[in-house]
Amino acid sequence: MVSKIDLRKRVRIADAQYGEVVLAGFVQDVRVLKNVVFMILRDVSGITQIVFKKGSVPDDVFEEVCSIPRESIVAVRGIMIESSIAKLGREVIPIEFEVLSEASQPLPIEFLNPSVETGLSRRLDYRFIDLRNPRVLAIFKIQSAITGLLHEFFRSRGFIEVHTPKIVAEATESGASVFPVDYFGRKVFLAQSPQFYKQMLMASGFEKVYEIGPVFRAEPHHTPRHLCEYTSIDFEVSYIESYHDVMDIVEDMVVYIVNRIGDICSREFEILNVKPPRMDKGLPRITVREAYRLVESRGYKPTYMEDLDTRGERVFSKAVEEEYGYKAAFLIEFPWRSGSRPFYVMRKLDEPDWAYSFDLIWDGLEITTGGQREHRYDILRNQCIEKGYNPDNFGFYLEFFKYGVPPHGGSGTGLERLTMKIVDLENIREAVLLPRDPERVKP
Ligand code: AMO
Repeated sequence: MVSKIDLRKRVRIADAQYGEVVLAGFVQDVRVLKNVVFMILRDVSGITQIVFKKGSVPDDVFEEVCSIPRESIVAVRGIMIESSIAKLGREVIPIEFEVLSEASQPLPIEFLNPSVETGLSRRLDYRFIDLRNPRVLAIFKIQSAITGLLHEFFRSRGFIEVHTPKIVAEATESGASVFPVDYFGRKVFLAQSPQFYKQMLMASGFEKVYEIGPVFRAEPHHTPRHLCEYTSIDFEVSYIESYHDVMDIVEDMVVYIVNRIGDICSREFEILNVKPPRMDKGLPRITVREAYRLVESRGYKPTYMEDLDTRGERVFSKAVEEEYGYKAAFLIEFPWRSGSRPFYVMRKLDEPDWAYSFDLIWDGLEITTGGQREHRYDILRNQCIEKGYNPDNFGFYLEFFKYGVPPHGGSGTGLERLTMKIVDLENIREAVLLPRDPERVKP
């Protein structure tokens, strides 16, 4: 045993019962009075107070706790009792105390003193310290609960979880936004989306698949909503009648998560001082053509036959809230030629300039894209050409449409964007442990 105190007996602060306990964690604060030292100990579950009384602990221990640097890691064996300070609830009278790792001073960033504000960039430079902040930790506890709920949702509906390759030979969404990788002298790419593989699995008869995994976008965006690496929540389903069936699943998924997360993470929302969102079913489904009209009537000029831009999406959300009473809505029927709609989307049967494609916009932010895919080989091949690609470059993808593929559709949702909306964050970088953007690849 490296430590004197048996760490196998350690419990988390929140799980500790009255009586003898072993706790360990960070020294958040030390208040030294003449004959007593109050130490605030923090672990992943919360904080408690350790009360060292002169005379009750050996003199050398008393001296040690008087000068212990903040954020050092310590262990304590002691008796947990009800605290005289109601706010703390409980406190520990130490029997044995040990410093496990001393923290150098000063800390590179301040994170507990509300009067010191550290900019996001510096916080990210020292993310390992920043993540010690219970408010920052709360975001990731909520994100973990979101992915837990997602797995629950998909599994309860008979989806098969899959893990598709992240090193790929072909771009999927649009040729420009891929990171090339040297693969034993061959140029390959980091996957922008599991798109082709989830469709391949429809050709393989899996019927319903989902994946929660990393995707990579070489987009030189410097915005509070774009990352170069993010986590995509993808699913694909076979035997759909229309893309409305796909939207039904997206809506069920988002409503399932949003309406449960507040109860599961009530403590974290409290720490963040954020009211958990609620969402009713029946989200409006509004055509892009109608959206042009809605934003135009509010003084915003959209570019026809293109997607709404960031401002347009904000105006759209405001209009939807005013006219339909919903904060989130589906934008449907996108202009097929718009740069954002890939060649694999199915065009409207009666109006081929428009596609069976949708976005879910939640309070001014696109969180999901999806639609029905073109599953008829000849049409798909022609669409590939019409979008300006050489079908030979998509050989493996096009091939599986030759041997029987059910009608299918699916969608992709950015986990970080979903988290942003649930936790009410301004910048997507707050919703990812270690953001990758055009400037940042470290730490
Ligand atoms: P799309 O490219 O629209 O569609 O991406 C789907 C969702 O992923 C999120 N997202 C991003 N999040 C952070 N940073 C980015 N740079 C970024 N780009 C996209 C958004 C977006 O709605 N294959 C299709 C999905 C499908 O049709 O199944 C696709 O990837 O939340």
